[in-house]
Amino acid sequence: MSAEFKDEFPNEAQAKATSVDDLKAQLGEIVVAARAAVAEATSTDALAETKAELLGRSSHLAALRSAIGSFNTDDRPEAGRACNEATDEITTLMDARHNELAQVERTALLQTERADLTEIIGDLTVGHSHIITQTRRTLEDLFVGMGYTVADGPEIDTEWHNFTALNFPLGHPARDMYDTLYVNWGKAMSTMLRTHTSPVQVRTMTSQPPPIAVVAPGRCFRRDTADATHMPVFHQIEGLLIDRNINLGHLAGTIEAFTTAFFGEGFSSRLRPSYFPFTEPSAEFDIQRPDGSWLELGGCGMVHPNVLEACGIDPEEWTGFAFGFGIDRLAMIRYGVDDLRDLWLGDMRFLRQF
Ligand code: FA5
Repeated sequence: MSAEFKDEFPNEAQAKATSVDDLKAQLGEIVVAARAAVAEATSTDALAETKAELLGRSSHLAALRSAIGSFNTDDRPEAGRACNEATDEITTLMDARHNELAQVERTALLQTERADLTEIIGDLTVGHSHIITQTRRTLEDLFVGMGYTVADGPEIDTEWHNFTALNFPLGHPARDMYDTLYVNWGKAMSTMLRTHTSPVQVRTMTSQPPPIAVVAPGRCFRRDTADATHMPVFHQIEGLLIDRNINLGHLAGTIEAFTTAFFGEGFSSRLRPSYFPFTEPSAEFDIQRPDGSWLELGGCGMVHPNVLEACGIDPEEWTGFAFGFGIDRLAMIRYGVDDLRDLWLGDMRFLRQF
């Protein structure tokens, strides 16, 4: 073999194994040298080069493997096994070192590429609940403090719960007071978006025996045109108290206690006689705005005996009162909002004030 050729393929030149023992001895040296070379590699790139040198096509090991062809047939399997074992050992060393180096490089990369988010975080503003949610929670807290529990009911309800059980028989003219949005489900006009929270009175009375003291806040829907005091979707909070010997004085006292707690002193309010099929007598509750005008906040009254009966409660034994206030209007007065539509526009300059 010429010197030139030897330089070009140095390992090939060393790879003349004369016997299986000689081959094994050379493989042992290769593994020892590989152990040192692998430990010396300080990057995954350097390790890849070392790998090519140790296991590549022009490596000493590859040359030894091709030298097996010159061994006699009986020795070849043992020589092949020895080569495979050396290859496996070197590969295992390589893999372990690669994992170490990759971990170090990844940690270093994370350090150098770390984004400075402090600027962005400094600019984040923390959100808060919408003014209607705040109002609803305040109302719940207030009534829970007075011994009520909070009840819930579906926003889509049956005609029976929304009207019939509340003493509006079919065809009753009072149904026209509510511009109802019906849902295309079952028999025509049998299912609707509830027009008020009063069906929760029915659901409560049909599911638990008296005495009862619940409030039920929630969304209501009517075909009302949006203006400064109306929205087609709005919120009410229903109240229902059923016990023995409840009279109008309890209702008036409850409303008085509630308004003082909610608005503070100094607000003028009035109860005016009104009509609802499900209460008798009935009243409407108004509050005076700073400009002297009156705003209707809700209705109330003594629960009609027909409603108690429809819900399976004996009106001879039990009496009660109910009320239903507009949460959006309560929020308007409490926070001095002139136009209900402002609550729905999602203008952050407006909403941030509350
Ligand atoms: C009722 O809905 C009765 N269920 C209230 C009631 C309950 C009476 C229990 C007796 C016993 P009314 O339709 O008046 O009543 O509505 C009550 C309140 O809901 C109104 O005073 C008002 O504050 C609010 N409200 C009604 N319609 C709208 C609307 N389109 N937008 C905003 N608030 C409304």
